[in-house]
Amino acid sequence: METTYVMIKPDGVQRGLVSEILGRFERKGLKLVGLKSMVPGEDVARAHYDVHKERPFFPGLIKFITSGPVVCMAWEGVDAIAVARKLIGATNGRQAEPGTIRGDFGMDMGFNMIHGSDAPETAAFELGLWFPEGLMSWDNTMGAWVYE
Ligand code: DAT
Ligand code: MG
Repeated sequence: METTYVMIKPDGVQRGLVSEILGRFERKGLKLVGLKSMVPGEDVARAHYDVHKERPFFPGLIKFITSGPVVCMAWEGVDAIAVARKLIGATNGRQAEPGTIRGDFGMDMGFNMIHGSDAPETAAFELGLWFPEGLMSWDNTMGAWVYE
C-alpha cells in the first residue's frame, strides 16, 4: 500500500473541475485518506516546488499556485503513486493522452490543473508538508471489492 499527495491547482478550481477530478480518483478505487481546501501561502508553495527553484518558470509557478484555492488530497492504494500519475497524464495537456485528466481537460504546460507526487520520497515529503495534522485512518468496505 502507498499513499500519494494529489492537489487540484487554482485553474482546476476556477474552471469548476473539482468534482470531475476528485471523482476520477474515487471511481478508480483509491481510498481517500485526506481532503481539504485552502489558498496556499507562499511558504508552503515554495517548499512544495523547491526542486524547481532554479528554473525560469519558478516565480510564475509560485504566483499561480498561491493565486486561489487548491484542493489537497491524499489517496491510498496499491501502487497509488504510479496509478495517480497515470490518471493525471503528461505534464503538458497538449501531449497528454486522452482519457487522462490533463489529456481530457488541458491545453497548457503551466495550467495543467493537478499535481501528483512522483516517488515515495516526494509523496512522504508532500503529505507531511500539506497534511501536518496527519491523515484519516478508516476501513472502507469498498476495498473488499477493489482488490481480490
Ligand atoms: P508534473 O506536474 O507533471 O510532475 P513537473 O514536476 O516537471 O511536472 O513540474 C511541476 C510543474 O511546473 C508542472 O506541473 C507545471 C510547471 N512546469 C514544468 N515545466 C514547465 C515549463 N517548462 N514551463 C512552465 N511551467 C512548467
Ligand atoms: Mg512533479
